[in-house]
Order: sequence, then C-alpha cells, then structure tokens
Amino acid sequence: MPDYSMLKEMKGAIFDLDGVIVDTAKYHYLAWRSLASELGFNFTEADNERLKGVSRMRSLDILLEIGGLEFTEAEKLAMADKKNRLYVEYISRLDESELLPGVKPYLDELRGSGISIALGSASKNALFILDRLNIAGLFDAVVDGNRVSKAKPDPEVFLTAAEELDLQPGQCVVFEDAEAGVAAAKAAGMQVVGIGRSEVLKEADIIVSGLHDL
Ligand code: B16
Ligand code: MG
Repeated sequence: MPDYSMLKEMKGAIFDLDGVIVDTAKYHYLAWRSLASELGFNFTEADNERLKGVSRMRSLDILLEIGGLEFTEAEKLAMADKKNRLYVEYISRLDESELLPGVKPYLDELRGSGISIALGSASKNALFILDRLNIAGLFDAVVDGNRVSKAKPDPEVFLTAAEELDLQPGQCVVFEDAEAGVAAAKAAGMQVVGIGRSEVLKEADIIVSGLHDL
C-alpha cells in the first residue's frame, strides 16, 4: 500500500506539464515526425518516448542521432524553430477537454486546502498551454523552459519554483511523468509522485497512473 502521508504534509505542489496535466507528447510527436520525414527518415512513437521531458534542442539532437544526420548549430536552430511552428499550430487548438483525468478537481482541491501550486516544465510554450487549458489562474508560480538555464535532471526548475512559492524544497512535492524529471526533483531534495509506469519511475516515492488516483 503506497504511503500517501507526504501529501498530507506538503505545503507546495509542483507539477510537470506534458504527461501530468496534458498529453502534449502526441503533438510533439506529429511535429517531430514531420521534420524527420522532410529529412528522409522514419520517426516512430517508440522513438518519441526518448524525447519526453527533454528540452527542445536536446530532443532535436536525439532525433538527428536516430536519423544518423549532422548539421551546423545555425541549421539546427532553424529546424527546431520550424518544428516549433508546427507544434504551436497543433496546441493552438487545445482546450479544457484535453486536460488529463482528475487534473482540474485535484488542483481545485489543493487550492481549497491552501496549498501553493507551481508549474515546473521544460517547455517554452507552457504559459500558452495553461492559457489554452484555462487553468493558468490556478498557479501561484510558473517556471518554464524560458526561465531556466539547466534542463532536467538538473534541479534548477524545481528549486526556482520552490523559491517562488517561498517554501523550502522539503515542503514541496513534485508530480512528474519522466525519468529525468523524477531525478531532478530528487536532486532538489523534494518528494515525488511519479505519474505513469513504474519501470521508468523507480526513484519516485509513490507512483500513480494519474491525478485522478489521488
Ligand atoms: P517546447 P514537460 C517537455 O515538457 C516535453 O515533455 C518535451 O517533450 C519537450 O521537448 C519539452 O517540454 C520542451 O518543449 O518545445 O514546447 O519548449 O514534460 O517538461 O512539461
Ligand atoms: Mg513531462
């Protein structure tokens, strides 16, 4: 039986975005696949698993490694930009119906209990996505890919979020679906609720299939 007592003691809840609040991975996949196809190779859904929680430029490096291709930094920036334009077209159509099960009730419950809420995401599109999902107003702090210099598994994103909530790391619980994110939260000295499959989230303190389980 998992030990849920850490959730009763938490003062701050820090949420990852993709895979915890909304499944944007499917749109990242479509946009990366389109780029791969222009470059002449196939990019599968299994390949896409390697990009979850990883920054945009690191994702591109992994994609090019799969295709066995090399480019200059300037060419890579242009490709990442092109992929992002396509991705933004997809996420422009997001609405509340794409919130993952249990997200809205859980955020409302936390707010009702006086727990501070932050976002800790690698995405540079995070604020836009929260707006599209109509939940931006529920967050006391949003720390995204525009605001950190070191990507997960570095703890910077979560430590910055705790600071913005005016809390100590030990008072915060992180909700994460990616291995690098769980490692980042642990490195920050925080407890972690892993969302998803136990094989990839071994380091998490408890593992649930989604926020609807809490
Ligand atoms: P963007 P998260 C991550 O979101 C995604 O999981 C990852 O696939 C993506 O490459 C990264 O954001 C950057 O996203 O291109 O929008 O800046 O899980 O950290 O919320
Ligand atoms: Mg994620």
